[in-house]
Amino acid sequence: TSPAPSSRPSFYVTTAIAYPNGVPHVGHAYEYISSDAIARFKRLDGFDVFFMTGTDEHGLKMQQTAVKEGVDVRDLAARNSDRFEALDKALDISYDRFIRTTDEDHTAACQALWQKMVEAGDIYLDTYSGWYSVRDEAFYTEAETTVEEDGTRLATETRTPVEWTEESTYFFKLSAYQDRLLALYESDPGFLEPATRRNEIVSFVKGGLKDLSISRTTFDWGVPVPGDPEHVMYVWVDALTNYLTGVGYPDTESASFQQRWPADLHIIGKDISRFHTVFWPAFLMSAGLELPKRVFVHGFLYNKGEKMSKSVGNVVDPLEMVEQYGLDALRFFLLREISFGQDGSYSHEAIVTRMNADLSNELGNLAQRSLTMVAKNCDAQVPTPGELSEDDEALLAKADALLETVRADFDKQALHLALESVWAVLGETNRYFSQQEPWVLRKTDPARMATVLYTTLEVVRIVGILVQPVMPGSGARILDLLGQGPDARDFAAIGTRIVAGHPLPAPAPVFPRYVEPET
Ligand code: ME8
Repeated sequence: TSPAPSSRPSFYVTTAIAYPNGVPHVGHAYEYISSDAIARFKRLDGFDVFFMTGTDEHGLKMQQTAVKEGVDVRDLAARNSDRFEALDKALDISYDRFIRTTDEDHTAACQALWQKMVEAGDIYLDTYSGWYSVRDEAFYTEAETTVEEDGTRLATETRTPVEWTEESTYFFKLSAYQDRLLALYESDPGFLEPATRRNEIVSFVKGGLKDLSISRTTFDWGVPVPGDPEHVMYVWVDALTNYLTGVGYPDTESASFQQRWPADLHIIGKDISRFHTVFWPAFLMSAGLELPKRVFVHGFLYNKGEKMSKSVGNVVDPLEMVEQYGLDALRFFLLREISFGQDGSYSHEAIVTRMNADLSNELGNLAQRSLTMVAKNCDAQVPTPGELSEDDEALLAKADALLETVRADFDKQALHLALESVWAVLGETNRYFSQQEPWVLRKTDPARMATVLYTTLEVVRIVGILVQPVMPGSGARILDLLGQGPDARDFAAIGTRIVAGHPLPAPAPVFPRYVEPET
């Protein structure tokens, strides 16, 4: 189905599609939450957003896991894909399509892309012999592997076992794209950020590119190669193509494709940047398609600094974290605590500190104290301000300026900086509230009290609007408490003022403190 053409600017953002060979972990949740905050931000900022996520169901890793578990690979894929989709729902991920690479339209897209690469003269049949890591679904040269003391050979970078592979395979002429790729990184640095990741990729490509084996004959769990069904496509050709399938490829004349391709932003983790910023643009160049505008690479999440692993026993189910801390606290913590683009760590102590200091004290208390005073002293209506003092004006100016700062940060995917700026204004507002002492003014100068409360509510309103992408539920609750209707919640509403005399519902706390459960 094609979307109705929209006058609003389009924004197409994707996450990586996960392997459903197991259940999702916090690293996946982190990627979905950050991408969701970006998608929600753009919607509130007036964009026609298409946000896609999903599962990457083919390949040897899936096949081998199914054999090990004694289940049909289709059942394994379906069962775990459902777990990913359920996680998205539990995290309030506002995706527009959850794509599965076993979806019917995806086969056609893969085969059309393949055909285009054939027509470009970039695919040829030959024999591959080399090292393959099933866990990475990646080929390595001998130089990229090391032999352990016990004789097992590992991919040096990822420390996953590799196996010798020899088979008839189709190759993609990746070597022919070296110069064009280097020119891309050079002329458009925004294509790949952060810069540290770009530097790694530039030196990898400068080191020389070998042609890439892009089909397999030793198993059949994949998309058949057009005209040679003995071969299935290498899972990464299939996987990357999902970004095209989602917007209607191969129907490049469709309204959807016309409006949404090229993608504006691919959000991915640091272990798959080579696939997205070397292979993917080369495939697209070969097929004569436009390149995604930007790939942003986030870091890895560690449990107290340690890699999550089943053997260490520190793999945390993200659903349990939602249960324990609440969804918005988890979303806020991950986006505020970790510099987006760098590795980060989580721990119970760090989460509780953010919940109590940032959410409960800085935002929750401010809203609760000001709204309670208004309920008691201002007839439960937005108070009518008198003339604004210099302090009032200065504070409101800072709140008004937030949108521009936060937008610039979001456009660079500096989500942590956006939140830092909002909390800096909350810090100022708390200081303002203490200095103005509205509870004293209540007796000495009620008109001035009304002005102080009005100013405070106005900052809380602006903050409530701006935190919605990160904390959709809590942002909405704050705006409910301020009597703001559905049409007063997007970023355009920041340019207005809260209306004096507007009736307010009874105040209620939005961010209760985290209290350790009794043991
Ligand atoms: O790589 N912290 O799937 P995947 C943060 N199917 N992010 C993490 C992480 C961690 N500890 N562990 C994994 C695949 N990720 C392919 C993608 S896209 C066309 C195909 C991220 O399930 C990882 O970097 O192994 C990737 O972006 C996503 O989770 C899915 O990983």
